Amino acid sequence: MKHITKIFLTLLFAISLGCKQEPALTYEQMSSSKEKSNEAFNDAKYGMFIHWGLYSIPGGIWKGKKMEELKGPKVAEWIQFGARIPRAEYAALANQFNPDKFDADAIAKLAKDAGMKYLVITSKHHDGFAMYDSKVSEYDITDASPYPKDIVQELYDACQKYEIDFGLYYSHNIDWMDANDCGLSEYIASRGEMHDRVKRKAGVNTWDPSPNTFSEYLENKSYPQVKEILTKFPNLTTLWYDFPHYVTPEQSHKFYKIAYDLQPNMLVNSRVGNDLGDFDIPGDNKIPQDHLAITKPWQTVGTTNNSWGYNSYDNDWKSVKELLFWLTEIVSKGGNYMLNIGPKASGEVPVESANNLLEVGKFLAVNGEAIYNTRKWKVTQEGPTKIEMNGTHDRAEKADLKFEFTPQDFWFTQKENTIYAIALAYPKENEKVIIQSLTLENLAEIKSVTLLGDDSALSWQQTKEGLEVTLDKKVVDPNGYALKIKY
Ligand code: JFZ
Repeated sequence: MKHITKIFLTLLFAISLGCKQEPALTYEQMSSSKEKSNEAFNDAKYGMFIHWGLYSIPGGIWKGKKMEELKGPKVAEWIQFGARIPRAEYAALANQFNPDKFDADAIAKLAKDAGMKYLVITSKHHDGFAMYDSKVSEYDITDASPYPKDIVQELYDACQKYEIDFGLYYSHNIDWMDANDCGLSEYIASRGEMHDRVKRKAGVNTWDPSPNTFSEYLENKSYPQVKEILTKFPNLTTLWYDFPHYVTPEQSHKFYKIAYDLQPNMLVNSRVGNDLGDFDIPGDNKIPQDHLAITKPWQTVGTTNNSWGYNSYDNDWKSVKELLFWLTEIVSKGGNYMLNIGPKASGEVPVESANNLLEVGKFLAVNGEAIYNTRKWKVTQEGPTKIEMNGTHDRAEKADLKFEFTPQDFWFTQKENTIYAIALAYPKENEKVIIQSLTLENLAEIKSVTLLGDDSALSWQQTKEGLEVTLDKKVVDPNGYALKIKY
């Protein structure tokens, strides 16, 4: 008997060897196959981020307390964490979630008119609530709320209509509903590291953790939901994981591979964790100072006020000039800007952010040629105005910061035999502008200099000081202009 079992097992082993599929691809093989998608990412430059979920109901205030009076990050989508809201109590918000003013078509059109090329929405944020019809969990829009429609599906379809590329955000590690301690204890056990974030138990549901283990959460919710969204929503351009506080290298690899297996051309962000990912995120509301140190394509994500999810009392909206500064500064450094809106519980987009987005869109309708499909030049910016942006709190602390620019401030981009110089202020009447980075030494043989959005000839000359241009009172857009310099 023993002998027969042995033969049987040997046979089975031989068969399994024979059937063995090609060896699994390494991370490097998967990631290096995405060159075309990288280029498309670097061409797109500007997109819309949407943070929307149950947290838009409290809008940053829980039982009379504002985010600032609660614990943890001050952004409104963190309210369950900040107020230590028990899971059942938070989940009951779903009963009131009925965004009857949600209009997917209007949002996709807003993105289009704003000059945005793609859109990424929170399919599930840290609270664990899915904004699409999930078969994996009933804690989702169609099962748990009175609202009958699949919000992600609606936006996905509307974006196809307006030719806006689509991507999804998915909180893979942190899930206050189902992820127990979010992997904290396993993380400590495997690494023995007690750095600050671990000591603070950042992002972990310590007040009312789910009864299952973190591994069970991964196997029964997180991996299956990622597979589910990637099957349900084909041809995504990006998958935006967030945040990899406690995932192990093996888990990050698995999240990356699931994405690759289902959508091999889709780019995965670096927040998949453990140094994996096809593109980098320098940090929220952060523009890298040393952009040359970043080897991957990169993206800055930004808020229109100081919160991602809708915050009912935050009226500190970035002005049109400020938004244009972020976009031009990022693009001149070779990056990509994803700007957030946080719809209200009703589904409406705060009118202030929508209006500012549309103004930026008008600027781009004239000057988009200097932004889209460009690459960074050897000089990114010149002029007296230098603004550093090092994170969401950084801006809030620089309350006196004015986004006012001088006619000497220029940002540069390039494409083929063309350099673009973008300005966010016009010179006074009869005043020449001088672009110091375009001396003969720096750029010989300029063939033509034109103003985007205007066909009439400009007078210009190149001197020791730079390229001197006379604009002749032409105003193509009130917020700024771009010069197209062919050489
Ligand atoms: C994360 C989320 O926690 C937040 O709610 C939002 O979705 C944002 C886009 O991403 O927050 C982070 C993640 C990383 C940093 C800061 C905030 N970071 O690296 O500086």
